[in-house]
Amino acid sequence: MRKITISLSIIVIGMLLVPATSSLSSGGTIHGTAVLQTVREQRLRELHNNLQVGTTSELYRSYDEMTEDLQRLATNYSQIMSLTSLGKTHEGRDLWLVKISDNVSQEENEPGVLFMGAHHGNEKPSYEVCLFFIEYLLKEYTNSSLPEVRDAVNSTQIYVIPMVNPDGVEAGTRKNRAPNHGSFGRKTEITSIGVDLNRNYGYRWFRYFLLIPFYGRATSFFDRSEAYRGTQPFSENETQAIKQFMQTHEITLSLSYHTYGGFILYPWGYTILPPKDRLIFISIGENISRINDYIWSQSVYLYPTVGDACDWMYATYGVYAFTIELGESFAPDDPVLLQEMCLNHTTVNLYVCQRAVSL
Ligand code: 0X9
Ligand code: ZN
Repeated sequence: MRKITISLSIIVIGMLLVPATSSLSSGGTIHGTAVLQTVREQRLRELHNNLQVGTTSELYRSYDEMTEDLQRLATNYSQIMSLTSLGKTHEGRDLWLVKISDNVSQEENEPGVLFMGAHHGNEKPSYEVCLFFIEYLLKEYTNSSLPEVRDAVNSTQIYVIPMVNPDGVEAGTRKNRAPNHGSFGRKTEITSIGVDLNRNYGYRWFRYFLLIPFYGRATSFFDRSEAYRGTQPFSENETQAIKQFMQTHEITLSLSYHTYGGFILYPWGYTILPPKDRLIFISIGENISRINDYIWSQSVYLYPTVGDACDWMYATYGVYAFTIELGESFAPDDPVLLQEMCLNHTTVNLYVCQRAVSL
């Protein structure tokens, strides 16, 4: 399959639709200036040498390896980390939710920040970035306490759902592994496997607005398609679990990690109309871009989608919800590239925690 034919002209049009935001963008100064940045990167590198990305000779952890790692960390750092299951996948895997905060067992009056990985099972760096961040926070908070880490843990409630689609990860597929019974679920026999979870959320699930509907990736009612939306909004265990999570937790800002392309995307995906909070989205996007050098844009300009996680979270709960498209391939086999992604996005994650406090 595909990707990424983002046309320059589309980006340029997108930028033109958005007024300059110099006053706002300086509002979120990245709280590690040059010196801090260097110290942090050095620390990250040292830490990384001990941690290793991936725990076996293979670069990416399996679901079972991830589960073991998370359980060990939850035991060793129980003061600031909790591990719970949000439910089970079709194949019976737990959907793990990690919370990291001081007073972790209490709901505090602190902004919630959510990080998600692997809506798509073939996009493995997206969960490694989340797992690296978890381990980094725990070790740094306990051993040295950089100001950014201390502030993030003490002043926000950090939630991480590293693997939204573990069945897909294990099978190496974009979609989950639930069987389909025809596109509308009316056939008795199994016709294909899997729903694109990032088309299954309940906002504008099948309604485009002001966009060119010929894009094959926007969504699909055809069950064999890689962008199959499912039989109805939230038809899948995984999206149900996230819906329940969102109903019971207050989230201010979220990053949904995917691969690939080097993009920072904000709602809307379903229309070219800009979101009401576009200046805030752009200001955050610009600051993230200073760290990872990715291009920020309203997500529709990459290509339109309906039923994605970020449109739904923003529409329903007002979450500043970003998609980050990591890197230049779905799953690089170069450990150095993966390491850089993990390091840079640890800095990105710390920045968004800091920003969530002032939103
Ligand atoms: O298509 C998706 O779900 C995301 N891209 S991926 O290559 N990882 O599959 C993009 C979702 C962001 N929304 C829009 N581009 N509209
Ligand atoms: Zn994806």
